[in-house]
Amino acid sequence: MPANFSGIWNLTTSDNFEGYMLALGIDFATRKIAKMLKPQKTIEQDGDSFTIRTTSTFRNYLVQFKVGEEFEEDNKGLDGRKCKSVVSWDNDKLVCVQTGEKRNRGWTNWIEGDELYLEIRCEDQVCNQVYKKA
Ligand code: ECB
Repeated sequence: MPANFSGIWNLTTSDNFEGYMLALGIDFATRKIAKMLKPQKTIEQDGDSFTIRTTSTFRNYLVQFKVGEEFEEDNKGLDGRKCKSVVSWDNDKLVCVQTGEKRNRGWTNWIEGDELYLEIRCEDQVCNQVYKKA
């Protein structure tokens, strides 16, 4: 049985979010606000179908996909670039490749105990975040 990511998850730690935002070309003022945020993730999983909401006091982001099916991703409210994204299972890890203008862009989500891990990548930058189940 595959992992179940469903639930509400609150950010506890974030490492090198600044480097990740710099790689995406996010401006100074936006970075200053964004790095203070403690986003919450609300994940709805039905088999291989996912809705992931990342919400904060500043901006929200929604993505919906089915594992293995490529989709057009519009990173609205983030860096604003569009990419072609596809999510796959790597054992119990959910791995997204975001093909577009930025090289080596993507993310990996996985669960350990009551924690949700997120690695987000862009070019040579990696940001690691941990969320705790609400
Ligand atoms: C939506 C809350 C964060 C808002 C930050 C606002 C401005 C910063 C602009 C760009 C930074 C790029 C990404 C922000 C980080 C989090 C958003 C989604 C991270 C992600 O890839 O989550 C995946 C996997 O769980 C689902 O979208």
